[in-house]
Amino acid sequence: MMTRAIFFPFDLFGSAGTRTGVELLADAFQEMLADNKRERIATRARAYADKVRFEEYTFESLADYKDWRGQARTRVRQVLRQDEFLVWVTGNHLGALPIYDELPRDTLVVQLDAHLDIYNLSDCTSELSHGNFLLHADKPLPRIVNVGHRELLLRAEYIQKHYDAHFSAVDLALDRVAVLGKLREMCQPVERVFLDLDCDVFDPAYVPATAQARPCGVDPLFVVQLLDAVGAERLAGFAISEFDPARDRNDRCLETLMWLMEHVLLTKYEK
Ligand SMILES: [Mn+2]
Repeated sequence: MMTRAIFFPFDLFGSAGTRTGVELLADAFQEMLADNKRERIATRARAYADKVRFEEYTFESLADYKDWRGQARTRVRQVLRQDEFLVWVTGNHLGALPIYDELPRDTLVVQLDAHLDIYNLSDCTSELSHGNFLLHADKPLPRIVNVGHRELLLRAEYIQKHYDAHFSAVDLALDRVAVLGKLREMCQPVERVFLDLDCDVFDPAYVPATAQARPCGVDPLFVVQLLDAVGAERLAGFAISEFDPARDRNDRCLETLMWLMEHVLLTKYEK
């Protein structure tokens, strides 16, 4: 199985500045691939080195934005049809909407996000934004389970209309093992799981580089536990969004995200 790593620096309608985050990650990712090629000693990276193809979009002009969703949908559809492993790095979380539009409906999306992107509160725009994009996705939605949200306003009966399940950071704090067990159970019968990582799921102590940071988040190694619960064989791809490098400290978040990306590739390809 080939991996298609696509860098899609979309950041309109929220979290401006995350475009630069995508560009930084794209540079770091290419550097990682180039380093792997240069290395003469057999390293673990050989497991995935020949399997990864890199692609980068640019948003330089108005025309590039005009049909951003349609363009992205077409590309995502092709990648899914060719049964490639999709890595999708985008600016704000709205840049992941084309994936929700295109994923086969029996896919289970495991969404790591401090927010539930179905906001309809009085001070929220009803126009498409990074805070409500699930309300605008092509219906029916794929199955979605949120993990790590810090929601204190939206009520359970509203959340349940859009999410198959949700496990908040509070649930994780009270019994992480039980939550991971439930996730393992949910993933077991499913053929395809997609991991959607919004960086603000992390506690700002670990990952301060997000525009919509909320306290009391998860630590980066939780992603490792989650991957183990999902199972590498059914992981069909993952997305990263909301990395705002202007708020980073000494590239700590950049390195955390790169470490996680490389860990996912190793998990997928190392036998
Ligand atoms: Mn978020």
